[in-house]
Amino acid sequence: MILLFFACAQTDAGFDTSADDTGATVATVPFGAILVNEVMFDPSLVDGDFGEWIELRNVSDDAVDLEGVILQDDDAAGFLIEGSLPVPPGGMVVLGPSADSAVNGGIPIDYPYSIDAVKLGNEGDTLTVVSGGVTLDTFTWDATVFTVAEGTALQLSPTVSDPDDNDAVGAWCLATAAYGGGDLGTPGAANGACK
Ligand SMILES: [Ca+2]
Ligand SMILES: [Ca+2]
Ligand SMILES: [Ca+2]
Repeated sequence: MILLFFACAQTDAGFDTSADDTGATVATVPFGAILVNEVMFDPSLVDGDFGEWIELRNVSDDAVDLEGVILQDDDAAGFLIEGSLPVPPGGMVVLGPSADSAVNGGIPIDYPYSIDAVKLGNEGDTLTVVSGGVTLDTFTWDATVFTVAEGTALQLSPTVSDPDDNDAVGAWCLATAAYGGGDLGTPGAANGACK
């Protein structure tokens, strides 16, 4: 019976998202509030095991907390955001496998995760963001369709703020601003315009 109880409390991904460490219920993030805004899957100045990163943007008018949100790519277990990770309206958070700016390409990471949980494919991958069993956003890139370049993040056009609209190839472009050691992207800051 105990095993059955735990099985029921878990999502399909196998994460228990029903409560935080204190036992308090974790609020779910409403659909349409959070989307994948920028992805660095192929850093050139540092190894991807340290220098990949994912930027999520709050496109709603309300603050949200990403505690309990699950991120997955297309071939690994993914990870559950543990502990409070607030995002103000219009704000962004950056998640990556290393919070050490000395080895991650010089970026401030708001939330570190294991590279074994999410490893972003250079030739293509799918990133999925789930809260309370609801898929908030998926973003799939494929190097045969998207223009990609080593050391350059793929950024969502700042004019796009809908998790369905960011599925379109034309909604994305290569970042042009340098960060940290010189790779291109705007981790934690507004994306540049896509021309
Ligand atoms: Ca990679
Ligand atoms: Ca999407
Ligand atoms: Ca950005």
